[in-house]
Amino acid sequence: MKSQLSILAILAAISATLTGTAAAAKPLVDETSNARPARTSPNILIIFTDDQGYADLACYGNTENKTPRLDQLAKEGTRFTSFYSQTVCGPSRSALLTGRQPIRSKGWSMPASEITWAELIRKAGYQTACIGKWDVSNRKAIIDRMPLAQGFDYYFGPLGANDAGRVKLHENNEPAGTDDDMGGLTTLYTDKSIAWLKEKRDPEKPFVLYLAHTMMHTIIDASDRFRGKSAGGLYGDVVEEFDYETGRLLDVVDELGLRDNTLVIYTSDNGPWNQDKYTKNKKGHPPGSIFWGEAGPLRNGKGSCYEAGYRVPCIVRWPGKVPAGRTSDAIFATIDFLPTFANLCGFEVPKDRRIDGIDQTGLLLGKRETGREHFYFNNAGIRRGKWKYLKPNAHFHGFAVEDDREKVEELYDLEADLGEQTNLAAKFPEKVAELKALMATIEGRDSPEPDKIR
Ligand SMILES: [Ca+2]
Repeated sequence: MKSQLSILAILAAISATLTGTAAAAKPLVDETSNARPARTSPNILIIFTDDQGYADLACYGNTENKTPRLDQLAKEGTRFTSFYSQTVCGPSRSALLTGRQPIRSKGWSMPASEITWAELIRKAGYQTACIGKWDVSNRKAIIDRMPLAQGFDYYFGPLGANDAGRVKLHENNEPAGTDDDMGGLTTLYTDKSIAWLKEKRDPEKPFVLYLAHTMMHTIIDASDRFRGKSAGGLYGDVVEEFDYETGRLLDVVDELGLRDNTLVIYTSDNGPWNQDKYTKNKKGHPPGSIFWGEAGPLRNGKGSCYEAGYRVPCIVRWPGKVPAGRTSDAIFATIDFLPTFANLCGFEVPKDRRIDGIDQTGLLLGKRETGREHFYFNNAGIRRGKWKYLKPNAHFHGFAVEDDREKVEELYDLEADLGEQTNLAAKFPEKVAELKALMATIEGRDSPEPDKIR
């Protein structure tokens, strides 16, 4: 009897302790928000390069550039081989931030009325930071279209590109000087990211850090430590410096004990500027530099609606959650980030507008191996499974225009012909008709009703 009473007393004490602990736990969610608690949600670190080619990294087939840190990241996570951004900078960023095709989210002209995942995730209890190239406010300091108005607690970087070998920096909403040392930018953004993680981050909250590098967008340069050192010319030096700096940032993630609960996503905003017209006409490069990336087996490069414009490297790591050492050819895209973060981090996808992205949590966590059923190429065409259709007047940007391209319908079997060399449109007219009808469902409607074909 005595021992039974003791056990009951112990149980009562444990119960009281547990209740007390639960009551004392600090909720991470804004009490006024309807979002689910973010207590077990992962931190998110997006490392976004500019104009980096599909085959620039050793783990994507490059035989010259040494990229040990990103190769290691691929071993620790999943390497995606059918991952799509968009074909140029601004549209790529509006799509990534909103989950909406550039025909809706408007690219460089992204209006203040667009809803970014940063706005939603902050309401779900996250701390948010954007460091680097913004490029969705028409490269101007328009306050209600800058990062702080679009969901970020902290911003440092240039609002536009570095075409003239110079960037104008902002910190939050204030000008923070100009910088013409292109070889120092990768280190500068990495230092700012590390400082944010160590000094500005609130350890009581999960975080999302969106780090959008200016390199490898020309005018490219590397620091003295890396310039002239790689086998791939100046472009290779920049790739290798980016790899080194990414490793330095990932080491800090480890040092701060954040590795296990941080979803790391590395990818690029579009393909490489590798066209002849570009290399002959673009001014301002350092003398003798080799400044283009590798598209590997893919056709054309940045600005094109052929695969090398849109298809980019993508590595995702979340230890113990995202399968390590896996290669996935499932179709996955930056437009999927918003719905996927919604599931992982506990917020609702906007219901008042059409969201083109889909929730890819199952694919990321290895619970399924299938991804998107289709991917739309902005004002150009569509891929469904192995089939890709391009319309006669498919949109190309600037240097990517292929002057000898006949303005006819194109159909490719990407399984048999990844380099898009054999046009099968005349052979499979029913497939052309099917893909055109699917494309019309995407281009023809902005309203939020579910897409039955998806
Ligand atoms: Ca770009």
